[in-house]
Amino acid sequence: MRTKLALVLAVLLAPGGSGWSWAAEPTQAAADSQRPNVVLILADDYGLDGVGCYGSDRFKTPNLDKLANSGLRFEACYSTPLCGPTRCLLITGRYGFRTGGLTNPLAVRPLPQDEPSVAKLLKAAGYATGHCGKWRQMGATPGDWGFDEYLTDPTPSGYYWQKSYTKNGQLVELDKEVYYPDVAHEFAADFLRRHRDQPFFLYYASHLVHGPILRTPDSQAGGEAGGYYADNVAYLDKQVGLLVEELDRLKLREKTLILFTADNGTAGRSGTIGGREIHGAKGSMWEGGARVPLIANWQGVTPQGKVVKDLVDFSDFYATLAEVAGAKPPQGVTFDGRSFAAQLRGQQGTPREWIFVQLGAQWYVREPLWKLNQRGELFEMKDAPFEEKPAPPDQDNADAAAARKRLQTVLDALNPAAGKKVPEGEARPKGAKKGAKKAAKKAAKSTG
Ligand SMILES: [Ca+2]
Repeated sequence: MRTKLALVLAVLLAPGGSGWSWAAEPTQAAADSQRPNVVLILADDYGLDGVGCYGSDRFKTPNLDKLANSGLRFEACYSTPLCGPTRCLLITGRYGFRTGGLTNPLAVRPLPQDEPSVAKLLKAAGYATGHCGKWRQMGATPGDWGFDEYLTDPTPSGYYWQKSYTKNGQLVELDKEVYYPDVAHEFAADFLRRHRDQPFFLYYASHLVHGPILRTPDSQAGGEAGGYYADNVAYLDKQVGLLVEELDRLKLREKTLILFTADNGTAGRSGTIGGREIHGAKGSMWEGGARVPLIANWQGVTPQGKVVKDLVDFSDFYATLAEVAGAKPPQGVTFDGRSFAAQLRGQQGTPREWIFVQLGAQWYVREPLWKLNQRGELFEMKDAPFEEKPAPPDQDNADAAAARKRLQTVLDALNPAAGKKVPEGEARPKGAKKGAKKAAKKAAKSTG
């Protein structure tokens, strides 16, 4: 009886649901020659509707498309709806109710001495670790979280034409404005060149395409301000292309896992897919808040042009990078992720049965066809990301009733309400209020 209970609990509490434990997985990449470098590119405020290979009607992204066409494109990856909580989840591999990284203001509070860090994990496994771009929605410095070298800036908002930045903790001041994404890119390229002969982990956190939406170095003189958004998307795509070119030049493509994703969905309305708008946007608990692109490319390892429908959430990066690097996460810490390393190799793996998304006191758990939130509202997700329909009453639909039961069991096991909370009197998560449109409007103005 006790054994059976233990088994049931293990199933319920395992990341994504089916009793999987990453520690039991063979670490295929443990041998040094098989351990890839990792380049993790994180775009800002960039949902599926901005990416050509996800069907964007408006935007062309030839470099991202090429990466997807020669690698994997995940269709169902979930971050959180805002910058801070996403970055915290990405680095720690633990849901916000465990770390306290629940909203933008709160994401600075989890301390590096209290939480695990994927950078520290890889560093301990012999990787050189570097960060460039946006950091400020995590507390402390990238160095405190395990990055050997880093280039960052003093704001959680967009940081573009500027005269200063922080390099390895030192303020660098310039006489004239530079385009900070270019400075960050050059720092990244230099990091790759200097560490070409050892395993490295580069976390390339682009400010693009977060507001303010300004001209890029490629914008046409006299162009209209309204056109700059497309220019920002184009610049992000171009920088991804340049980074891949640099890896090509260094002959590192077969030794390097490139991951491209984004911290939350598009801010406000910008694009469509097949003429349809994604439901919700940055800051909302609808699909457009947290459903983001994820492209993986590891030449000679990832299948070419495969589309993966498996659910992924941002806690999975820690588990995945641990597995490909053959690194051992600290014991006695609850991690929420499930490795998708097998999928990167073209294998079936053990896909998640659900993903979990939280922003402040709101959360949902989602399966391919159903989604249940903290208020007990069940949605039918057949037409997601365009529509999320309130499910029929349980008594009218056996599938809905069964889904509610399954998802409620997951929420009961996770029990986010018993975890860390937004303290009384703290600002509500920006843009996380009622309707998706209202939320999107607010969020487009907010930082993160
Ligand atoms: Ca963001």
